[in-house]
Amino acid sequence: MQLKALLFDVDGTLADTEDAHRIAFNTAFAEFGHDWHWDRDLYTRLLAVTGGQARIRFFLEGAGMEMLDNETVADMHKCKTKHYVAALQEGRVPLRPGVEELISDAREEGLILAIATTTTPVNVQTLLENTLGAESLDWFKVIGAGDCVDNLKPAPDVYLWVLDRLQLAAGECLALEDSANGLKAATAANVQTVVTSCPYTAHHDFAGALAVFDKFDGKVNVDSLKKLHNTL
Ligand code: XBP
Ligand code: MG
Repeated sequence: MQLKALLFDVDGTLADTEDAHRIAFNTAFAEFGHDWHWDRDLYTRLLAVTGGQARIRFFLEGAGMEMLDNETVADMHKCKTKHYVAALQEGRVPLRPGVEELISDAREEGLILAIATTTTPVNVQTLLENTLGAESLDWFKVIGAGDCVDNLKPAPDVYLWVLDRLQLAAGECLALEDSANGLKAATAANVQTVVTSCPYTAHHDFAGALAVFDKFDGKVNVDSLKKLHNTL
C-alpha cells in the first residue's frame, strides 16, 4: 500500500514539551495552595498515565492523598494549561531538530499530515503557531486532540478518529510517536509506528515499532519513512 499520510503525536514527538508541562503543573499546584512538587523522576513515572487531569488523579492516588472532586481537578488543570500556553507563547518550547524539515519535505512530496494527540487542543494550536507559524494549522488536514475522544492513549480512539476523518486505511499511514502509550494506541488502530524517543521516554518498551530512533535529525526523513513503509 502506498504511504499517503503521516500522523504526528505532539508531546515528546514534535517537541520536547514535557518539562514545560511539568513546570506548568507545579505552578498551578502552588497557585492552588499546595506544596506538591513534581520533579523529573516523579514526572517520568506519572507519564504512565496520559492526559493532565488523569495524571493529577494518578498522583493523588499514588501518594495516598485525599482525592479531589472532578471540578477542582478540572480547575487546577485549566490553570496548568494557562501557564503551559504562556510558556509556548514565550517561545520556550522549540520543535525537535529535524521536525520542521520533515514537515516541509512531506508537504512538498504531497503527503497528508495529521495530528493524533491526547493533549488539550489549545496546547497544539499554540505550539504550532509559535514554532511553524499560524498558517501551519492548515497544513494538518485533521487535528485529533484529547477533547475528540473519551479514551486517551494507550486506547486507539484518537487514531481511529483521525483515520475516519482522513478517510484513509491504517495501512496508508505511518504514526510518529515518542512513548510506549503512543505506540500502543497507534498499533491498536493498526497504524505502523516509527518511534523517536525523547529523554522522558527513552527507557520505554517499544516492541512492535517499525523502527526506533532517539532523534529525527539525520535519521527520520521522507525517504527513510517511505522505505520503512515499503517493507510492510
Ligand atoms: C501527552 C500527554 C499529555 C501531556 C499534558 O501524551 O499525556 O497529558 O503530557 O497535556 P501524548 P494535558 O504525547 O501521547 O499525546 O495536560 O493537556 O493533558
Ligand atoms: Mg507523546
